[in-house]
Amino acid sequence: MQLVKELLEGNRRALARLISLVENGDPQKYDLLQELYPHTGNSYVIGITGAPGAGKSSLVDRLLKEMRRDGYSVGVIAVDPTSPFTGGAILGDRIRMQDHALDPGVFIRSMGTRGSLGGLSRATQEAIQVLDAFGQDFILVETVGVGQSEVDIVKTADSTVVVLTPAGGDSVQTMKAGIMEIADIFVINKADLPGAERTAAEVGVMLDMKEQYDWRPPVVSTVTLREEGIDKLWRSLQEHRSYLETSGKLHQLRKERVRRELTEQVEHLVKSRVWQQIRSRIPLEDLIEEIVQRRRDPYSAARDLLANIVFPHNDS
Ligand SMILES: Nc1nc2c(ncn2[C@@H]2O[C@H](COP(=O)(O)OP(=O)(O)O)[C@@H](O)[C@H]2O)c(=O)[nH]1
Ligand SMILES: [Mg+2]
Repeated sequence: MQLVKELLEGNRRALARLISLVENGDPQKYDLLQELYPHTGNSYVIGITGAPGAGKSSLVDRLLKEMRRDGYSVGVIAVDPTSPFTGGAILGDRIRMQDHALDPGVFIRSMGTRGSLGGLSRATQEAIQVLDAFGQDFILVETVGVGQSEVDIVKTADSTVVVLTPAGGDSVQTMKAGIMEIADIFVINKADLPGAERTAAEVGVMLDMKEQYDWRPPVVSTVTLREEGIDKLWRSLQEHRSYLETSGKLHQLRKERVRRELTEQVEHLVKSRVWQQIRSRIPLEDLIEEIVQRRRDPYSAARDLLANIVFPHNDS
């Protein structure tokens, strides 16, 4: 496919177009992803999550600079389903990120309100694949810590950074257990504000509750406005990466990811094929009416529908 060819040649417009195609659920998207797949597997994916306003975008912006200084190319995906703006870009993000707009080693993309949360995490995963094939060394995924969605998205990250702040509602006690468990690195951002040390200590106490670690998440304090602590965060990320690589955990993580993907693909195909057949053969409206009238029940009706399905061997 022409777009894929252009992407592999380093064409940024092709990159943007391909991400849009997967994001919008284009019918061709699995063919595209199939073509891209042999070129993927080289990016290192970093998830950055935390409450709205914690400073995730600011951190991404600073971290980007560190990575660029070391000569790495970086892709950024900012996922914010809570953003009211179309396309999900928070105005502030756009402005802040403009510094990097002319840098050919950086590609930034916002994913927004489109689709369900499940759909969003799928689209994010697929956008990561596209950036990976494009050849970005690192991919930073910023997600808002609001629910299951970011936990799902984080499953695609090799390293996960959880961003906390000293002030306000996201004190360590009230953080959702799920979020705490996914952290490979904790950042206490806004360390210029009162209470930062206490927050860091609270995280330490929480970490002490577990006795043994293969990797104990470091707690890094940052002040993005003064670029403090960013070098330490970048170092911690590199350390976590070497830990994953030398322990064989990275391979394990990626195997789990492939297992999930394969499962999802099979389920997706089964579902679409089954419904295709059912719809083409059986007048569902009549059946539904019968069930409403209590002349049938949905349980045996579903079994009967499936009893007549034939799985073709060779189409798609
Ligand atoms: N005092 C202080 N404010 C910060 C710091 N980092 C970010 N902020 C501010 O916090 C607000 C939210 O930052 P943003 O990066 O958009 O947070 P996000 O919603 O997590 O992406 C902005 O007004 C930032 O200027 C910091 O280290 N200290
Ligand atoms: Mg943000």
